[in-house]
Amino acid sequence: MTPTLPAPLAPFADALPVPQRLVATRQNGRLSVPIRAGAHRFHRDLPESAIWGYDGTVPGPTIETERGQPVTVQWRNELDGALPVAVTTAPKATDASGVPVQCVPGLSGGTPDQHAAALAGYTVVHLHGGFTPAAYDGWAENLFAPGQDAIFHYPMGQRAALLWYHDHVMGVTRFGVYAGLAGLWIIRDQRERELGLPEGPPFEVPLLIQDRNFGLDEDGRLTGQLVHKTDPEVMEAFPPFTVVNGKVWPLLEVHPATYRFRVLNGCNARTYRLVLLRDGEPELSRITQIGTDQGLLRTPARVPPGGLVLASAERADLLVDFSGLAPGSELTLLNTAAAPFDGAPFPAANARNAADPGRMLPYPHVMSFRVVAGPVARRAIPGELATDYRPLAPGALAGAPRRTIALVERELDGEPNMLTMRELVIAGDDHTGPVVTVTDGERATRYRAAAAHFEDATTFFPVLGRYEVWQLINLTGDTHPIHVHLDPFQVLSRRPIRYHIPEHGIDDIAITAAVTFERDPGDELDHTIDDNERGLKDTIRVNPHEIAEIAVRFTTYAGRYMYHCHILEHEDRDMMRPFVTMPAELMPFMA
Ligand SMILES: [Cu+2]
Repeated sequence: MTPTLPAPLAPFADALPVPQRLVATRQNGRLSVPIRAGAHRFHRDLPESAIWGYDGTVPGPTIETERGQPVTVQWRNELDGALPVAVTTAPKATDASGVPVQCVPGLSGGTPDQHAAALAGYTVVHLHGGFTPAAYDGWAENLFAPGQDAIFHYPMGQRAALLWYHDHVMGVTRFGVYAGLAGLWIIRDQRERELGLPEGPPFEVPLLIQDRNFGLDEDGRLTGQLVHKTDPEVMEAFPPFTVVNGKVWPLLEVHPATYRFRVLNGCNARTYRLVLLRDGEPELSRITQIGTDQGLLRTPARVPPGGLVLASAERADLLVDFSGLAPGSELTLLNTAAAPFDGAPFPAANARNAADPGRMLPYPHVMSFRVVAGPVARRAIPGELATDYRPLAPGALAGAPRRTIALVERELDGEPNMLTMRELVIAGDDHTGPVVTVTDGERATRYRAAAAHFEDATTFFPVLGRYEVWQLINLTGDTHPIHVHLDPFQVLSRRPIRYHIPEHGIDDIAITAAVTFERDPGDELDHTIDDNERGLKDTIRVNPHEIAEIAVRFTTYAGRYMYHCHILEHEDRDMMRPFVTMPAELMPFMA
């Protein structure tokens, strides 16, 4: 364990900001959102930072909409000037005292990346979790330049949920989002109102969690400059300072009441495992999870005993009970997840000792809550929440097409590793090239890789209205949050695997691997599906030594979409692939 680092900023000094609300029904469903350079103060004791933001703010406004009431957004690209982020790869992974350079501010000897400095504001907006026609989904190559607009129509024919909108530019999403291009989008519906859930301030509070790093001046003082720093051993950015709604380690004053927190992990790469502490002890029983990525669960779920895990882009709808707490009580929300995250557990009871720069978690603080005097308002939590979906019976999936995707990391000399999703197809008897063999008991299946990079030919053509089973095989050492655009999915299974990849087994597209459905001796993960994952999801964590299966059915919109890892450094290089949803009647005409 690396010794703890003194925090260069005071925790819990700033009040939690709540982003401006843009309620679509008050504007006849027509919104106009400028995308602008701006200035933002991330902490009381930091100078202002140059940012890019929707409406010039970090985060962008929270757009609130109603199910079934379409919204048109005129996204106006008014960015000017260069990307307001210093991008660098430090020459060494650790500093002179052995601390990972990603845990400290400044460039750590790195030089600013000139290509990133030349980025001048091409953008495209994706509504994550949106049930959106392809033309408005924010295809990563359909960019609009400064001075240009994009007018996107969002039908909102989907259940209530917390979505988010963010930049999705091919190859550089990690920089646009890091510069500030992200905001929340809430859909409301009748079912949530029947349940009497808090709606709007003060008892419904969005929490957009991100991590950021800043520059240093010649005297070693923090500047406000945003710094995206990687190192020769870690290609993802894991900045040390957690930012909630745009403030480093903020404080929220709460009444002794039940609050509804709409939580999004909006980080580039960091996974959080959130633990609520009072007087150093976990109080997870105060938290009830009622919703996940795509809205309400069927029944309320307890937070897993180790804490609430949220990888990049995952959401949680939480009711937190502060009633019964005396004014002056303080609770802190801490993160216990190491980075890069590989699913390894960490006991909640040890959360106060979670700081460990060696695990790239120098400061576990997320935010704190202070109870102030006010009316006591404890809400009963309904036992039945969603009624509009049920777990899929195995029979519903008999005969469903199966798609197999291997998550693969390829090491390259002198440049960052390349991560890809290798789309596997059954190898014919005449195939003599490299294969991935998957052995499940007596049955062995031979696959060949048909595609790996975004620009390789499309191989997935799901037919509208039909369930499909997608198998995600993780052949890397890290957990990947895999996001599928368009329709939601259900998690069917997680199963442990062993695998072997021979030396030089990973080529540009082809891969040689032997995968067996059995537990690896060194594997300590339980590979379970948590109760809070038994809802409608759009992002699933696939852990090391694991095959995860999801069932997805594309229903309404035909066209070209994407699925990808939501670790933005992975998505940009090159963990993203297209798929094309097709009406059944066109399939006979496909070559
Ligand atoms: Cu990934």
